[in-house]
Amino acid sequence: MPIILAMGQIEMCRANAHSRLDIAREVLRLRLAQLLINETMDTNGLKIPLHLALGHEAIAVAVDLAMASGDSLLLTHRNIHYNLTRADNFASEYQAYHLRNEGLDGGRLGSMNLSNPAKGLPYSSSILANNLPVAAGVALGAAVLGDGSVCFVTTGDGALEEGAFYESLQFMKSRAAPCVIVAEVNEWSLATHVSERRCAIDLEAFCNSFAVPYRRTDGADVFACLDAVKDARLAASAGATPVLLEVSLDTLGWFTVHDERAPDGRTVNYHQGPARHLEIPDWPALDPLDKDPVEQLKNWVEPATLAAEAIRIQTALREEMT
Ligand SMILES: Cc1ncc(C[n+]2csc(CCOP(=O)(O)OP(=O)(O)O)c2C)c(N)n1
Repeated sequence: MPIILAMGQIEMCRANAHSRLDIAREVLRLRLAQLLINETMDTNGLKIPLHLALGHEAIAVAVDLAMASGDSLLLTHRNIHYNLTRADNFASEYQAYHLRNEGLDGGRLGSMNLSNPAKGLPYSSSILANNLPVAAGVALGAAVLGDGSVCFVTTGDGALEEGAFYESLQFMKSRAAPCVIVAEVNEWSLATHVSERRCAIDLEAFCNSFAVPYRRTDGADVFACLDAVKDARLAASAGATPVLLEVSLDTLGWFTVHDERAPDGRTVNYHQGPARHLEIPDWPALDPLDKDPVEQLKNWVEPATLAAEAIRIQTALREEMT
């Protein structure tokens, strides 16, 4: 007897069809691609500001795998990880950041607004929280058409402080609009840590007040992320509702300075531009290791296999840069 699946269910099998090693390879590829771009920024410079997402690779891989055909993903200024994983190849992204004709969209978009509609990325915004109301419109479209698609939108813990977050969530809930809001909580907004700038926000309690489903996951573990994103997509689709997924992660590559304000040293979040002093070792993990999606792969795949893959991927990426 044939098994009849809804369109979304067929596509959801895509995530299951990938082996652990395939998924680990993609996390490694995103890390190495960013380290190579960082190397370029450090040596030649780029004409545009670029926000690396070192430490954010796992959630990007998970969202990519959980998206069904027809789903869309709307991004913030820090979008390199999603753009890299959705693109056909590294070369088109790399050329785009160098504003070359061969790059994505002819190298005209820079980095903060880099989108790729053919790959389900219709919109990225340099304006903080601006992608949320746009996502509300896209999700409303899905609700009106009833096509089974879900809108994904990313945001940060700085952007959550904008009124647009509150308004968009309220609008989506009121209109039964299916949307997964992926909040990448790194605790920084530019160079200001959350403890310096505002009271704590209990996102779960906040969501409860709207009857919006809330999920949380560890952004360093790609397989935890994948389970959480698949679950959030199902909840959004089946419940015709926005779902908030809080992803705790560290933006890696930060450094410490010692000055009068902090003789014992304080952490500086470099926010954009090159991360300092990051050479590309054969094994591309960064400190702190318990927060590193690359290092965490060793919990799932044999370390020697991962080490060999990392070397192979770095060589292949370097070839794409030439
Ligand atoms: C409307 C608006 N206000 C301020 C800024 C400047 N700005 C750019 S990124 C940023 C902080 C973003 O923090 P968060 O949302 O946590 O993302 P992260 O950079 O940490 O990934 C700010 C204030 C902006 N781009 N747009």
